[in-house]
Amino acid sequence: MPPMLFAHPFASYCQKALIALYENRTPFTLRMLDKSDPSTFAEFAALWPMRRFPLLLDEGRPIAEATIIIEHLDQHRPGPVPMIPEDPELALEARFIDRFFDNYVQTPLGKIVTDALREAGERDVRGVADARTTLDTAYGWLEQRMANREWAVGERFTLADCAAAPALFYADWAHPIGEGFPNVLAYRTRLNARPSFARAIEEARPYRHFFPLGAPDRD
Ligand SMILES: N[C@@H](CCC(=O)N[C@@H](CS)C(=O)NCC(=O)O)C(=O)O
Repeated sequence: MPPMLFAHPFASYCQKALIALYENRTPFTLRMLDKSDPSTFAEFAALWPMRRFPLLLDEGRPIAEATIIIEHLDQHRPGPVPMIPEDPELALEARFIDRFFDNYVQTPLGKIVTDALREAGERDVRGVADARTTLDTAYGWLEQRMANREWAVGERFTLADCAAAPALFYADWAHPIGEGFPNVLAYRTRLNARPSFARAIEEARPYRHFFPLGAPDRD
């Protein structure tokens, strides 16, 4: 039986898992997490009390965390585009770059976005300033790394690029990458054009009004 993915198309970590599913044309059933469908949300929350999505349900086994979902799919439902390189050194590097995007791009991005959803009196000005500094540092590090690369690790699209695509897509909305980082901008453009992520971008387009800072009129 195909696995189920509890997810929302606009959510960046969900897009990360969707990219891997789309790359390999892995059959799955989307269990859309939508406020208008409380029963699906209740089913998801019972499976994963941390209530962070995506969550994969495969043969009755709940798999949480986008990275682990991608590792699980590579092991249990492999396709033509392996997300973890066969070479152990490249595999380690892919896992490291995946951590880089989650910890130093998605996390500060999340801080900026969730702060914008708070009431004025509850805003964390210092925390948001620190998050913006972390993003600038991350853009700078990535600028050097991507100088002579098409994809983040080795010669092929991997887990690291699944992590990078939604992270850079939304980070640029919240804290523009800017012309000082041309290699990062060019990498983001390549990611946006990759058919698996281009599909995720289109599927998320109807929900852009959810972006609390206002989605820019591009991408
Ligand atoms: N560490 C988790 C993070 C997942 C996560 O934070 N997902 C967001 C959507 S992109 C979420 O569940 N937000 C709902 C909330 O924070 O209550 C992963 O890598 O999958």
